[in-house]
Amino acid sequence: MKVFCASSLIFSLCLTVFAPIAQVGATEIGTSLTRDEGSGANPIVKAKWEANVDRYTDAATTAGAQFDPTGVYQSNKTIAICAIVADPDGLSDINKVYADVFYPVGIAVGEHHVKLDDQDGSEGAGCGLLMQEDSLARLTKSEGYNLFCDSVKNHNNNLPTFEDGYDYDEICAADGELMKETAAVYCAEKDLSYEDPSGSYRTLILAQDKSGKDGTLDNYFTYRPMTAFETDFSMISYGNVKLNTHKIINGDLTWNVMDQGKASVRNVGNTRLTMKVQQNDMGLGKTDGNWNVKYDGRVGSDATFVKYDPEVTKALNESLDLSELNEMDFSIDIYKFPPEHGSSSYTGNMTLSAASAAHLTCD
Ligand SMILES: [Ca+2]
Ligand SMILES: [Ca+2]
Ligand SMILES: [Ca+2]
Repeated sequence: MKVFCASSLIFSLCLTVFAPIAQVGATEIGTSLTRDEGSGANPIVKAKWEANVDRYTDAATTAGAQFDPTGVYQSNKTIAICAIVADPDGLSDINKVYADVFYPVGIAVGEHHVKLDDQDGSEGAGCGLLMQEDSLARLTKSEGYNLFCDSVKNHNNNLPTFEDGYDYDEICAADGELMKETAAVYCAEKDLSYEDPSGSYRTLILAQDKSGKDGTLDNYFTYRPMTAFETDFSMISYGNVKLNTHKIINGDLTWNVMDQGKASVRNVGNTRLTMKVQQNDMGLGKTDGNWNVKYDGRVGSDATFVKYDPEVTKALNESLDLSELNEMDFSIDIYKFPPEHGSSSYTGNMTLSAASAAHLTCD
């Protein structure tokens, strides 16, 4: 048996070699390293903010950034993430500036949520996980100064989060670091999916210098809730209906060209939602004060039908998860055709709406 050892300031390694070596199958080999802390001073992230792609507006005057989803199937909301970064060793010591956006804590996105192609940095989605780390690009001196010291400061003053000890006066001073170019503005764009859950998203700026020293600053932006759905049908035809015969019109799980197939609904907002329905009596009227017609409906073939009288709004089982597509089944039961109607055809109106439902929680 021979023992070989090598060592340096950074790592040490010993190999023990048995001769002859006889090995079947895989062998687990441990590896290790120690980070070289380098020298010099840490980068400083003086301020950071999120905004629309113009880099300074957002959806509400509340401090920090608020965004609305598009409410449109597969249409993303693109945001900008910006930061002001300095390094006492000079800006040339800055290696990279990164932005990490994390899903809201405690909210599960459910099985129907599809991660964006550029968000595969985490094993799952939701539940506080990192969406993806993005690199920020440095703006020119005039772009950066005008953006922060005019657009942001004068038109959306409470947007940024500042590191302790920094404010507009320090950053925008005529003899300040942005003017002297020992600090600079860095920005990136990021897509939020239409189906990413409403909630509070932690965003971390990480500035790393050439010695591997870090400066960080974090805050939260708000993805405001929007409850939205769309259907692939604009009418339900009950067809030929017999007296006292419960007739069901089934939906399906296929997204059809409008009115070219069976009824389907999908969630295009960023909350879970419960479908609600109201239907008039289609001219069938009442007898002895009771409706001559009753309806029921459900969302998904596993749900229990919910009965509803004409002109009453009822919530249907079951709720739709983020981006979930499901079928809508409707039925009708007629107790009397009013003789005074004078025709065998009846027409009416149905109104569909939705209420937001609580997000799924994490294990
Ligand atoms: Ca440094
Ligand atoms: Ca705001
Ligand atoms: Ca369909």
